[in-house]
Order: sequence, then C-alpha cells, then structure tokens
Amino acid sequence: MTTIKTYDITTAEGARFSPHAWRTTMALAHKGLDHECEKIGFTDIPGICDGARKIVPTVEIDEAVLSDSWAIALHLEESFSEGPSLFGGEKGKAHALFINNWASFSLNPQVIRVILLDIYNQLQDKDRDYFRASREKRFGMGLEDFVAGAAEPAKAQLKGVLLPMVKTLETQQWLGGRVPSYADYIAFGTFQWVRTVSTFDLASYGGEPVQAWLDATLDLFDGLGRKERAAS
Ligand SMILES: N[C@@H](CCC(=O)N[C@@H](CS)C(=O)NCC(=O)O)C(=O)O
Repeated sequence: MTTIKTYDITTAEGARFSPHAWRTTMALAHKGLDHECEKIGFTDIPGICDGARKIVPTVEIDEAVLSDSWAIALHLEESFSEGPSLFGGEKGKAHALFINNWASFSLNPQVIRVILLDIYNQLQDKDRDYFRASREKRFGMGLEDFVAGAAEPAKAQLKGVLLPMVKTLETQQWLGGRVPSYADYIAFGTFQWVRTVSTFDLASYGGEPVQAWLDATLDLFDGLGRKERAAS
C-alpha cells in the first residue's frame, strides 16, 4: 500500500497558507489519496527529507521525494491513473500548464504586492527574520516600503488579471469545464493563500462568477479548503 506524506508551511495559528502546497493538497483529495501532513515553517525546509529541499510542496510517496507542485501533479496523474483524472487527458494537461503559468507569473505577483505584510504578520516567530531578509533581498527594499508603493497599483491591475477567469466562469462552472480539474486547484491555491493570511477580498475583483466558483471550490471534498482557518 502506498504511503504519502506531505510537508506544508503554516502560520503561527497553524493554517496552511502556501498557494503551491494547496494545489497539491487539492490534487491528492481529487485522486482520493489519504496522506499525512507534517506542518513546518519556512526555516524547517532545509531539514526535511534528504536535506536538499528548498520549497514546499514537498511530498514523499513511498521511497520517492518530489518537490514542485506541477511535478507532483504530473506524478500523481501518472502513478495513480486509476483515480479520477486531474487533467482529463493530454490536451487538458497542456491547458492546465497555461493556467499554472498564468497563476505563477500574472496573478500571484500582483497578489503578493497586496498581502506581503499580512503574510509576515501571520508567520511563526521562527520564520520572521528569514522571511523579512529573503523577501527584502528579492524586492530590493523593506517589506513596508514595498507594500506601501505596490499595493494600490496591484489592486488596479487585479480586475484585468482575473478577467480571463471571470469570462471562463461566466460560461462554465469550473475551469476544468463541467467538473473541477487541476486547473481549478491551481487558481484555488491563490485564493486560499489570501484567505488564510489576509482579509483582502480577492474574489471581489472577479465579481459574482469568481465568488460562486470560490464558494463551490471551498465546499469540495467535504469542505477541505473551508476547514482551514481564515484570517480575521
Ligand atoms: N514552482 C514551485 C514554487 C513553490 C514555492 O515557491 N514555494 C514557496 C512557498 S509558497 C516556498 O517553499 N518557498 C521557500 C522559501 O521562500 O524559502 C511550485 O509550483 O511548487
């Protein structure tokens, strides 16, 4: 029997907030695969598994260790082909890759401009210095200065960034079409990231179609996403 263990980062309150790890959590549920989750902090990542890991999601599936949400999704689809398909075939996989890149390179970079300080404020104590130093290096300025300059321009972009999602959900219930697919879990990861660290209402930038989709996605798998504590 297969044993699956995931590693996921949490806030000080224990809420799993990584957008990429939520992609994996939802994919495992979609496949009907039970797993144990070890909740860690950013600063624990170098000490997990083989000591070579730099990110979550990281999963152990029997003897194999995998990192990166897209690589994990491909592995789950191939290795557990008897479970419900994540992609619905090769074309669905190709289209989901587009959504993966849209989320990673268009949506998430705008969202981080709004919620960066919220993330920092929710972190476990042991992660705070690391997070501040690594993100200040990445953005080339203090966290507070970054958000002060970037949050409002990002909000002005978000309606446009979400528009392809809005237009799609105006004519079909899921990004996957008639049923949820991995494409939905990619987008969901972003909304769950926001929901667990911030009171920022990202769904309002997509209006009713996105709000209805988010509610339905939070209800999937006996309310798996909804069970995670929302920030207040
Ligand atoms: N391309 C990766 C990105 C994963 C990623 O960036 N994970 C973040 C958390 S959301 C992380 O683990 N960062 C480690 C760090 O900043 O030290 C994926 O899709 O899984």
